[in-house]
Amino acid sequence: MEVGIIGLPNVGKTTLFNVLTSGHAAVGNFPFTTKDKNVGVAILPDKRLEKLKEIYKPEKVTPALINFVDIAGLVKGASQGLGLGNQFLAYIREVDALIQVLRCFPDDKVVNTLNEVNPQEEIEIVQTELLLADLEQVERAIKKIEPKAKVGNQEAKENLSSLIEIKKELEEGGPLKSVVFPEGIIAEHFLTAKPIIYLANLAEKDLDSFSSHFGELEKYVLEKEKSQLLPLCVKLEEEITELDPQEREKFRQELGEKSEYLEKVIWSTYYLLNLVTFFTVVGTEIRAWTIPQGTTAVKAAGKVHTDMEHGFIKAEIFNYQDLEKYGSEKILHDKGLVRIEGKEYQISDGDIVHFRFHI
Ligand SMILES: Nc1nc2c(ncn2[C@@H]2O[C@H](COP(=O)(O)OP(=O)(O)OP(=O)(O)O)[C@@H](O)[C@H]2O)c(=O)[nH]1
Ligand SMILES: [Mg+2]
Repeated sequence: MEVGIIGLPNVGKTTLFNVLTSGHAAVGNFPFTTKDKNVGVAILPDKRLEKLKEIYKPEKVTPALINFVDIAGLVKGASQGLGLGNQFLAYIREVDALIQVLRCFPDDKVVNTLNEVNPQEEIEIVQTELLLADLEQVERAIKKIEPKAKVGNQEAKENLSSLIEIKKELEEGGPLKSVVFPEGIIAEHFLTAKPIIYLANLAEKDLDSFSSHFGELEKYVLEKEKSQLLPLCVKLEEEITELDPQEREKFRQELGEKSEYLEKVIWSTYYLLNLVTFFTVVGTEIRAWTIPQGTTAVKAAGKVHTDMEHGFIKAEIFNYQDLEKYGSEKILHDKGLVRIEGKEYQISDGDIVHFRFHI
């Protein structure tokens, strides 16, 4: 599962990527600093791990990770190959969800390809390019399938009528968020079908007055894109990462609520990907794992180790909420809150799982 960071050139995508992943990818005040993509992982900041640490006193705590991909900037005409056009679109096709960074900060030293702060226009440009790319995709698929449908192949006929529906939806302005894709058509191929959230990259001084400044934009994102707008000052976050740990903590305390904006961004992408977290306590290590919602116990075991999946016998499971409430595994056993589940059990968020397997 990967989240792609997208947007116009010079809006702060790579700076955000570096902050999220503690990376050192090149950042520049000119457009198209990023040409190839940057790939990295961010730690999912999970307060539950702190509590588990208190209870189990492990030697090692391993948090869950989220994969981020920083993609080259996009300009008007990308779907026709302008800028770094097609490469950009190919990378987007590979990711599972998107976060579009919007330039809401004015700064004369950083080239603005729009010549003004206009985040709504940025959204429209990206959506248009994604839509045009999808249209091209659907037209190609229709051409490919038409001959088969004409000679009466039933499956081809059904897929063709779905493709025509999709095309109509796109011509009406899309995006394809609410389309139910039939089995024969792979939703991932369509760019406007990908879940997306927006990040307003603000000047530091606007962090406090975010809603009064960008209320209109928030409304637009909610109503037109059925999405969410998150505030962040990427530059400030970058500065915070450069402080030593003690200073950082002090600074975060001074920032108050605003110090949690970055965590909110990470958690929002996590929800966008429809993930849940389970924990394992093995020996002296506590570890958090992320899996797609609805994953079965046997598949979750496979995430930990392929041997566990192949030799799966059963899983002993209790939930974090119960452990937090009662404070020890022993009490959970006494109260009958530790369950034995089979292969097909669907893991819930916060499950603490002990897999039993043979080798
Ligand atoms: N003032 C200000 N400058 C920022 C902010 N975020 C990023 N920048 C600056 O904007 C310039 C571009 O940042 P990048 O992170 O390289 O932007 P990008 O979107 O990855 O750019 P491309 O890869 O060229 O598309 C750099 O000079 C950053 O230091 C911000 O929040 N405020
Ligand atoms: Mg970049």
